[in-house]
Amino acid sequence: MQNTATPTHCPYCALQCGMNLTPTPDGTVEVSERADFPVNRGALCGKGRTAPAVLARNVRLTSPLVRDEGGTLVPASWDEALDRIAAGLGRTRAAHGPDAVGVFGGGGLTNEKAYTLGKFARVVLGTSQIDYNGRFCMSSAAAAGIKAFGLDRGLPFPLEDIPKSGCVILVGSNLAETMPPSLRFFTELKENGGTLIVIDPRRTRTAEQADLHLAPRPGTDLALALGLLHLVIAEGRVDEEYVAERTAGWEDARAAAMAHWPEYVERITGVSVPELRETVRLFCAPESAMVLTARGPEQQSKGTDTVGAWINLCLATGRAGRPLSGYGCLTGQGNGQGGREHGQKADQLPGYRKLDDPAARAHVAEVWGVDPDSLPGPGRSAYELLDALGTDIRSLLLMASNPVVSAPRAAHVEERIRSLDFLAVCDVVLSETAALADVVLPVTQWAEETGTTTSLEGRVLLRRRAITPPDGVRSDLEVLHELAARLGVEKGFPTDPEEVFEELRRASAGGPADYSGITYRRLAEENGVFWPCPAVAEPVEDGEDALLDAPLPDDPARQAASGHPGTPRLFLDRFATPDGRARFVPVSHRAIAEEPDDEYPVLLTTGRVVAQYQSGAQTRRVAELNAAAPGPFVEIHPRLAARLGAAEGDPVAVVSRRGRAVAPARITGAIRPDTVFMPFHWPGEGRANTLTNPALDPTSRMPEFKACAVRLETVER
Ligand SMILES: Nc1nc2c(c(=O)[nH]1)N[C@H]1C(S)=C(S)[C@@H](COP(=O)(O)OP(=O)(O)OC[C@H]3O[C@@H](n4cnc5c(=O)[nH]c(N)nc54)[C@H](O)[C@@H]3O)O[C@H]1N2
Ligand SMILES: Nc1nc2c(c(=O)[nH]1)N[C@H]1C(S)=C(S)[C@@H](COP(=O)(O)OP(=O)(O)OC[C@H]3O[C@@H](n4cnc5c(=O)[nH]c(N)nc54)[C@H](O)[C@@H]3O)O[C@H]1N2
Ligand code: SF4
Ligand SMILES: [Mo]
Repeated sequence: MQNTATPTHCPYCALQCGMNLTPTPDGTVEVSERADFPVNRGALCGKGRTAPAVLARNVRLTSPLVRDEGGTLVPASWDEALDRIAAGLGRTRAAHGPDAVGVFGGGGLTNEKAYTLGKFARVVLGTSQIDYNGRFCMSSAAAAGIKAFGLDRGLPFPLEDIPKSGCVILVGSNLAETMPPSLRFFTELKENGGTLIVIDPRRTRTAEQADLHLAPRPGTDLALALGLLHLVIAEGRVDEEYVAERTAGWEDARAAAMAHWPEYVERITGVSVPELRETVRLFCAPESAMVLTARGPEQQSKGTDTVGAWINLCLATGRAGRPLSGYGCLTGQGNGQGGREHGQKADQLPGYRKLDDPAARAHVAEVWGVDPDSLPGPGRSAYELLDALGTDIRSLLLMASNPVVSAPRAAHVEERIRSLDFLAVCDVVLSETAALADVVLPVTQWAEETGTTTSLEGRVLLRRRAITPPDGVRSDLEVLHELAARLGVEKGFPTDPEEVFEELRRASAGGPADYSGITYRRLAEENGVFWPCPAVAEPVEDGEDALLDAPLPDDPARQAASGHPGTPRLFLDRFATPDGRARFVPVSHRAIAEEPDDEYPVLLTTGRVVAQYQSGAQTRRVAELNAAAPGPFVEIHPRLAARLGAAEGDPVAVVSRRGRAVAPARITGAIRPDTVFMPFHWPGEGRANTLTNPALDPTSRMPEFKACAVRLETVER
């Protein structure tokens, strides 16, 4: 059976590598190279290459499961399972009101699913209590980007700009492991004579590629960025003309930076003054330069201010909104970008509109055919929502996240989940969280359904169905359609992704993330379109002038033919603020929420390894990946290990105020002696999130995954 290959994209990370899928006799697919997608040009990491393994029937769910009277999950019919969910959610709503029903989504959901989930929460359930795992991901960068630029799109330029820039500072990104095919953009940068600076407390595979590696103490990136800005000012490297023409708020930001003397910053960060000076020299010498952040500086209780400080550095040196220069955030999940634009976030409506903006409410309510006053207001953020389970929130519908493994202070979150009156989970596998549910619905996977995702570049992409799903599974859209009907809403929840996308276009029209000029046909023909891409009635000649607020033409062919070209590069003429100027944010350093002390003298930071993805729900089911990364570990510097009396492979207990985790020691000089590192991909004894601190950033509500105080103990085995 040699069917033609279907061009599509990887189910996992935000790079959204292109791949071709060919059906195989066993009902799964074979992955082959798809060279026409410019981001990865055929290259894939091990996770993408092995993704078909999760399509196999022996690892995935193929029947709904319901909890029987004895408390065991047993197979059930779709009707029974859906009836039980409608009854469970409906009971809570009747007894405790709509806000007692919670919804938790994920950045892995396609735009169509994320949009429908947000609409389902607000229109069908009438609850304000919806948020998603993206809160744990890039929310600090998003908040800082909106403050400074008036708009949040992960990268404001395509990845292909990176090799042509003069210098790139990568702050807390280990992309050699988290987005391996993207490493080529950085090696090309170096081949072209550009400089790569990596800032990470560990000498990672990414740091090994750098011309300069700074290894600050975790949680001190804010001080580091302020120290660099101090030197920029002191050395007369401020681009005064740019600051005057394109920014606002410089004086306050300048004054704040001046208080951060290099020697003071050295004491806080552990990065020496000569290293700071060298960084400034390398960053300022070339004509263009970029700062890219990932989870290192963002997953902190001051992540928003920290990213703000890096943006300030870009603005002061004229390195934003200019060719080959700018600040960008490396978004993480497959649809981490689109997932934050279309309404599954607590405070948000489709098109990146604000839920508390009356005009936005009116626009979206009209598209949805409901009264604007019927839309609830903003709800709790992800951790706060999870923390309220079993008390204010009594029932939960969870789609595409596994918080038992991935949420901070996970033992507490697990206990909160167990205390719910009712939990329904839609997943492709029986994740650790699904295993606690009253009803589990098995859903279709990436190769079995069509939908769009928006990559870290802000490029909207079409994922195509390549095979028929097995009997017994349904798509998330079908689930929401069926539940809506059972809860009394017959219309407005289509199951055809393209029909949903057509509605999303209208809902997003005129919003910051405007998709109204994008059609499935364009996505197929153009290999993706960068938003904003408004619908236009006339062919566009030079950019924004021809944009109209006119309703979309009815004929999709005309829409496609008259399309806006999309926006690969943002801010070149103006920023997305009312006056077009970027805003400096005055920020000052502050400590992490939990500094080490006598009882908990060591810092713990957490992150990823190349062969596992997130909570591991999918990748821990793939033999090849498990062979490469079989379990958790604790990275410890040789000096710290010697003090502890631990040898390579010895089980080590890591104890924080939240709990205790045990994993084998991995002794390496690649980490700071005051810090240990654990990957968070595993449940059970070695679960890193048993330890992490849910201290939240006041703006983004991001938990402090990247720094908390722990002590180490040896374990007798
Ligand atoms: N293999 C794999 N790839 C993935 C994922 C996965 O789970 N596995 N997940 C995807 C998702 S959703 C995301 S969000 C991305 C994340 O991608 P990354 O942000 O690259 O991943 P992390 O490993 O969480 O963190 C990056 C680095 O931050 C460093 N770090 C820790 N604390 C600090 C600090 O205080 N300051 C600084 N500057 N650095 C610090 C860590 O040592 C680590 O090397 O990866 C995506 N790709
Ligand atoms: N300590 C620590 N904790 C962290 C982080 C860290 O750096 N350190 N990083 C945080 C970050 S950045 C993130 S993004 C989170 C991620 O953590 P999670 O939210 O747990 O992410 P996943 O493990 O990807 O969970 C996705 C689940 O949805 C299922 N799934 C996949 N596709 C679909 C679909 O289309 N529909 C449905 N219904 N289900 C689907 C998968 O099988 C899986 O069970 O973890 C956070 N937790
Ligand atoms: S880098 Fe990301 S998108 Fe590319 S193959 Fe790996 S997991 Fe998939
Ligand atoms: Mo993420």
